[in-house]
Amino acid sequence: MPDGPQPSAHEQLEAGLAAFGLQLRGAWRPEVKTWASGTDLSINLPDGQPAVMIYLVGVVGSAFWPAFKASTFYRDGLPDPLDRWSHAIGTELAARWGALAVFPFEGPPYHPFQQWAARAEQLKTSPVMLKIHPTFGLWHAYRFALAFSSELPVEATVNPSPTMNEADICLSCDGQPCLQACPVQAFTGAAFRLEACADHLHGSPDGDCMRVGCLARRACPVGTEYAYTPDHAAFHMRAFIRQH
Ligand code: B12
Ligand code: SF4
Ligand code: SF4
Repeated sequence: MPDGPQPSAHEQLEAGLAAFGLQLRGAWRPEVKTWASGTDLSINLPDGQPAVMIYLVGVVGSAFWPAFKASTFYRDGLPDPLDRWSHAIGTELAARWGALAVFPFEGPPYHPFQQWAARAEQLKTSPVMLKIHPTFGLWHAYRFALAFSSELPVEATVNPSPTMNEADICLSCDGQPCLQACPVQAFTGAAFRLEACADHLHGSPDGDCMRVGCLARRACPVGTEYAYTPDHAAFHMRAFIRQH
C-alpha cells in the first residue's frame, strides 16, 4: 500500500464514474419537505425504508461517448444499447456502494429525474422542456441515480435549498432563439408537440435534425462548447424516431 492519504469515498466514486466518462451531478435529501410538489419525490429502498440521500449520475457533453462506443453494448446489435450500458454500470456501482440504482428509463411510471436533478444542481426549466445548467446549457442528461440509506459512505455537496433565487437564464435570454429554430414549431414555450417533431424527422431522414441533433437545442447560446458531437447527437435522434 503506498504512503500518503487514501482517496475518499467521494473521490473513489467519482473516479469509478470518470472511467466511463460519467459525472456525479450532485445529491439531495428526499426528507427535506420544503419544496412544494405534486409528485412523490421519495424512493423506497429494498428494505422498505425511504432513501435518505439520492445521488444523480449523468453525462455532460459527449464525454461518455468514446467509452460507450468502445463497449460491447454499442456493437451487439441488441435494442437500447445506451440504457443497457447505463444499467450495467449503475447496478455494479450500487452493489459496490450498498446503494439502490434507479434509472430514468424505468417506467412508466417514470422516476421524476428532472425534479430530482433540479434539487441536486442549479438548474432551471427551459422553454424546450430540458433543464438548463448555467455552464453546460442544454447539453447534459442523466443515466442513473444511486439511492442510499442513512449510512452514507460518500460525501458530496448537497444542494441545501431550492434554486428559486438563482437568476433564470431563459427569462433574460434575448430573443429565446431555441423557440425560433425548430422547422415545425414543435416547442410552444409551454408544451412539446411530439407528433409535429416526429413527423418532421421521419419525413426528413437526411435533414439537419437527424444529422446533427435537435436544432432548437443547438440554437441555445449557453454551454455551446459542451454541444454533443454530430455522431453522438445522431445516435439519440435515431433512438428517438425508432420509438415515435
Ligand atoms: C417521457 C420522456 C420524454 C417524452 C415526454 C413526453 C411527456 N409529455 O411526458 C418525449 C418522448 C417527448 C421526450 C423527448 C426527449 N427527451 Co425525454 N424523457 C422522458 C422521461 C423518460 C420520463 C419523463 C416523465 O414522465 N417523468 C415523470 C415525471 C413525474 O417526472 P418529472 O421530472 O416531473 O418529469 C418532467 C418531464 O416529463 C418534463 N417534460 C414533459 N414533457 C416533456 C417534453 C420534453 C421534450 C422533455 C425533455 C421533458 C418533458 O416535465 C415534467 C415535469 O417537470 C425522462 C426521464 C425521467 N425519468 O424523468 C426523459 C428526459 C426528461 N428526457 C430527456 C431528453 C434529453 C429528451 C430528448 C432531448 C432526447 C433526445 N432526443 O436526445 C427528447 C426531446 C425531443 C427531441 N426531439 O429531441 C432528459 C432531459 C435532460 C435534461 N437536461 O433535462 C431526461 C431527463 C432523460 C435523461 N436520461 O436525462 N422525453
Ligand atoms: S435559447 Fe435562451 S431561452 Fe432557449 S434554452 Fe437557451 S437560454 Fe433558455
Ligand atoms: S428535433 Fe427538429 S423537429 Fe424535433 S423539436 Fe428539435 S428542431 Fe424541432
